[in-house]
Amino acid sequence: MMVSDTIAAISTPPGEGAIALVRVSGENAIQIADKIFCGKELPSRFVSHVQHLGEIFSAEKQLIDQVMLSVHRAPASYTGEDLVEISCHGGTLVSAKVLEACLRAGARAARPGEFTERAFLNGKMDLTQAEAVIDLIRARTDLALRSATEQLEGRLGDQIRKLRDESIALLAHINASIDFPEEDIAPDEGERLRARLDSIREEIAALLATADQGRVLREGVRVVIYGATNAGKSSLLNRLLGYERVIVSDTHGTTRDAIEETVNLAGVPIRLLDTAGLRASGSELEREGIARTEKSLQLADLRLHIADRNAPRPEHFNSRKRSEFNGGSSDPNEIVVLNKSDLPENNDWKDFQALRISCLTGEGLPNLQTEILARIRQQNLRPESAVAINTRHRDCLRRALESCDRARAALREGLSPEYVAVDLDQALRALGEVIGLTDVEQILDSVFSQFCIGK
Ligand SMILES: Nc1nc2c(ncn2[C@@H]2O[C@H](COP(=O)(O)OP(=O)(O)OP(=O)(O)O)[C@@H](O)[C@H]2O)c(=O)[nH]1
Ligand SMILES: [Mg+2]
Repeated sequence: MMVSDTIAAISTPPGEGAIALVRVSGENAIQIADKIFCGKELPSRFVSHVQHLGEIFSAEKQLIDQVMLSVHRAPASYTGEDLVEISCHGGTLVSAKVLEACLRAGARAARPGEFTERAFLNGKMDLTQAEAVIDLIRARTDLALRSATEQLEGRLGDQIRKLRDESIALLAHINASIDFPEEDIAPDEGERLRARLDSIREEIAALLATADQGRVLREGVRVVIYGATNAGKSSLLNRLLGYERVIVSDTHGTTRDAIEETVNLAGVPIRLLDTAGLRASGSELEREGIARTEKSLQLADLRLHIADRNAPRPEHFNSRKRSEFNGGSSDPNEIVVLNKSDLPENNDWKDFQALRISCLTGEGLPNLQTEILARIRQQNLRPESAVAINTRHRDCLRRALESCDRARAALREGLSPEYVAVDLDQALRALGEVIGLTDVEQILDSVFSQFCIGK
């Protein structure tokens, strides 16, 4: 893929701020800067990476703004090409006019993620590092940030490269036995091949096992609050959030739609979902809400089943096996919560094992938070290691693992080495895709389209 045209974009978010940054990257970036910038010196004479004060003029020679401009010469720039950064005043109109001046002087408006895409295409980073840039921007917890930083430094990429090197060495060995069949692979040699293949396979499997943690780091643990109407679901969401996000009222069926908010619980991002209360009657609108509740329950990592301890036990509690509610021990994905512990308990709940809380007084909430974290840990969802793959990596690694499995079966069945080589070659390709070695344009499009413009 040849990259030659020069791109420009506003790299700071839209809106007013102290400064806005306009970036120009490509062959003509510095020439464009020369055309629009007026200062003590021409940008083409600037020392790389040093900021200079000056003014930006429009194509009509109208003064737009006083700016700081720096030139970053290839290859020592973010994109690996000549890159110009213009810091102007942070008004929406000012930055738009500076960008327009760059476009009129010969640049093209950049697509989302195009600066990082160029960094990848120019070999400044591998694909996992480029993806880490998005993770870094989107990180909402310290742990997610640390994971993204380490991926940006190349930890995942290094692991993949190591796996590829091992596979290449193994493949070379097998190919040698194809080319020189007279030097038959001895049985103990076959045994050693299998061991090497197994070790590659295990490392791939270990990386695959971080997929759930990766999802949690990037998206959060899905926790769904559900139960009868008026049980206090919305009150619980507000309590855990720390502010009145959802309408709470003593009318049954207040919440009609699922409402999602993210909370940070001891460094673990939690996507809390408040749902429409379950009850038999109700309008069509409410039934639609209940149908949505049931759908979100299927996708939940953890369910908080909440009931009003002051009210009789609802029908749906009785229709399920009692053992399911014995402190939830038989269902690790569900915590049963009895709310309104400030009110007297209805006889239906006598000796009933559940966590008792009050959203009114806050009693029992720390216990609930501890229990939520314990269940997350139990399910191995709590991210511990900093390397955590995303869904694209998972897809590639699954294919690599399947190919390894086929190669192993071929070895075991004593098939001719060509078969083993074909499978191993496929594993190698799938591993290469993770770091972007296989230049499939489709992959690049799907990765870089997630970025914002100007990154
Ligand atoms: N005394 C007492 N009242 C509570 C407590 N938690 C919630 N409530 C009250 O119970 C009523 C229902 O609360 P909500 O949070 O709206 O209940 P919900 O489960 O979201 O109800 P729906 O959206 O209708 O399904 C409100 O009047 C709350 O003020 C509590 O711990 N103690
Ligand atoms: Mg509600």
